[in-house]
Amino acid sequence: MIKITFPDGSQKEYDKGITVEDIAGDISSSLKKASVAGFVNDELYDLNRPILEDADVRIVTKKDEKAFEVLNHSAAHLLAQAIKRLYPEAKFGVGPAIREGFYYDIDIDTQLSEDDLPKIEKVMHRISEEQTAIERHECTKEEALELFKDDEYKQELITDLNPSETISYYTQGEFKDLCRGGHIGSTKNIRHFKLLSIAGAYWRGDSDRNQLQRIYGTAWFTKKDLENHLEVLEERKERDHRKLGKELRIFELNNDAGQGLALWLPNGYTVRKALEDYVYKLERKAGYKHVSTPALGTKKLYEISGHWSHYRDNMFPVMERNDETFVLRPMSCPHHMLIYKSDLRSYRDLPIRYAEIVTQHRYEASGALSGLERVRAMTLTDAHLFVRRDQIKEEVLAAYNLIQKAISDLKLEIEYVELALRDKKKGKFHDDDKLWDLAEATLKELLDENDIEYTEMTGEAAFYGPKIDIQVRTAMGHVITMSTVQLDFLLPERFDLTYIGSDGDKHRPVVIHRGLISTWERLMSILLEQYKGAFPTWLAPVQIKLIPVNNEYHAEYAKELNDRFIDEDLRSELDLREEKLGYKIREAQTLKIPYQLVVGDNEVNDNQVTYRKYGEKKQTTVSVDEFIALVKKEIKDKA
Ligand code: TSB
Ligand code: ZN
Repeated sequence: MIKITFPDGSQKEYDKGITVEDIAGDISSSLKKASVAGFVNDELYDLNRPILEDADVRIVTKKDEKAFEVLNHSAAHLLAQAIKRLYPEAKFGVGPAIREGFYYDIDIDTQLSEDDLPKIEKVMHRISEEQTAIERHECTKEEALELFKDDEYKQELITDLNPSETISYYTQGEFKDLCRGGHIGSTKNIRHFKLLSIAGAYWRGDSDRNQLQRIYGTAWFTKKDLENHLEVLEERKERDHRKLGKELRIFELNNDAGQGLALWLPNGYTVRKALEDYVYKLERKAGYKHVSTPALGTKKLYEISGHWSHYRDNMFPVMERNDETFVLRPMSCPHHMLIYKSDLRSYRDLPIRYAEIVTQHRYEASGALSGLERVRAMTLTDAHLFVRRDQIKEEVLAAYNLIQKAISDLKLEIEYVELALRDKKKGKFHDDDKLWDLAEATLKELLDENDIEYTEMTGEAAFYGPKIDIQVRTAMGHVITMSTVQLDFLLPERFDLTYIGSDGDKHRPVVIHRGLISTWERLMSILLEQYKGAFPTWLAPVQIKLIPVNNEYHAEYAKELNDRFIDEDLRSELDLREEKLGYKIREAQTLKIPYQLVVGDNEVNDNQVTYRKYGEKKQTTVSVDEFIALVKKEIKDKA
């Protein structure tokens, strides 16, 4: 007999070799039905794996998060078995459960496309109907190497295993797979699943090794859960900024222009201009001065700043002509240091805040590029603040508050704040420990004093100093850096920046780097997804669309209105194309234009406008002046 202890402390004796499933059944038949696996002394056990000694047992039911993982991991095996039936030459990389499902990396001779997925799913369903038991086996390393001798990937995994580790593999019918477990007992328990997509994935993430085909899928315990999840995925797809950016004619990516080098279309550029005007005003009110500097600089400038020794991997290669050597700037800080240096500065002049909307270039790995979210040419809402030591906290906090205001004006939310610190072991940070300690301690103190919660991230600092990174969650579900405030004692040293103190001596200023609302590229990706493409009126590329019912009778008045709106600084457009009225209305709808004005007899006769707001059914008729006032108020309020 063995003694089983339950989470509530109660105990019971069972025969040696009892399984989690039997224990669940002993407690109640409904628990048996809901059970998926069990934790036996913190090790995940399959339902049918015998327990051989006294143990703490916690039964995992379908409601547990762990159960989803077990199910999805089992679904990955089911996928592999189906692949092996369809493509007997198949070899397999890894096949884990992930956040919302599973994947398996496979190596077969055929290049699969998404059209092949239903065929594979069909075989998976057949195997599920076969109700094959999923069984665990243990073996020695030699035995494992022999069992998987036809699969070079599994061989490599086995070779790398720790000698002290028990090696286990699982079988289901004719299929076997090297695996730690746990699994779901029988293929019959995997019924509600869907294969979603295919992508390329290098073996062990190493671009010098074989590229495998990665098939993604998701599995759920009930049909309803699966359907709900597929709906969420559909909705997410609708929100993907790459899709919306195309439909709304915001930007274009074309490999002939270059990967990660986006082209802004008229609509996108208009939104960007509106944002630019907004940023300029916001910064002027906050005491920033605007400057402009070139995208090209000498290599020497970046040697002085330290970018050349610490940041070169992220830079495009140098350009040489005659005796001159240039680089395409990855950042604007060095230029702003030179502007500071262009004049004599006194303690009374500080803080000096230079802002610039800066186009810069970074050589991001091609695999890391993703729509507008991560690009190689980007325009940053940048600033560098030159401050005295006694002004650091006040200025960092003011910069942080300005960021908060901008984020809230854009109706976005901060997901969390990261404090990015150096990693002493890594060579990519400047090596003056005293300056690092001071900068890191200052930012920590400031966050603590102001009750700003943050997560520390070791090794994520800039080479010149620690950063406060403000993270937002995109509607697609990933978390990215939106804004940043960075404290830098290094560049002032490197550029020998000084000011004359009240004591008449020379002192070093400190630099604060600030990214307000990221780059236009990343911001646009976030906004498109957040707004589902329906920009608020203050940002909409076209705010008003005028559609005459009949060009012959109504165009003249519509044109008058259009001119008037443009004079009032509203972005209005007149649709005089020879198209059907219904077509024009639908198109304005697809383009998510905030105000649609159909101009007919009533409007002409009464000198009025009838508008319909995007997303609303009702039509409202008002005087022209009232309409203008209403739209202007909405723009002013950023509603
Ligand atoms: C804030 N020198 C500082 C500046 O003064 C700087 O460049 N900091 S940064 O490297 O952190 O970049 C600033 C912001 O640019 C990031 O917070 C991020 O929002 C955005 N960004 C960085 N890399 C990319 C990229 N590849 N594509 C789009 N946006 C990016
Ligand atoms: Zn900078």
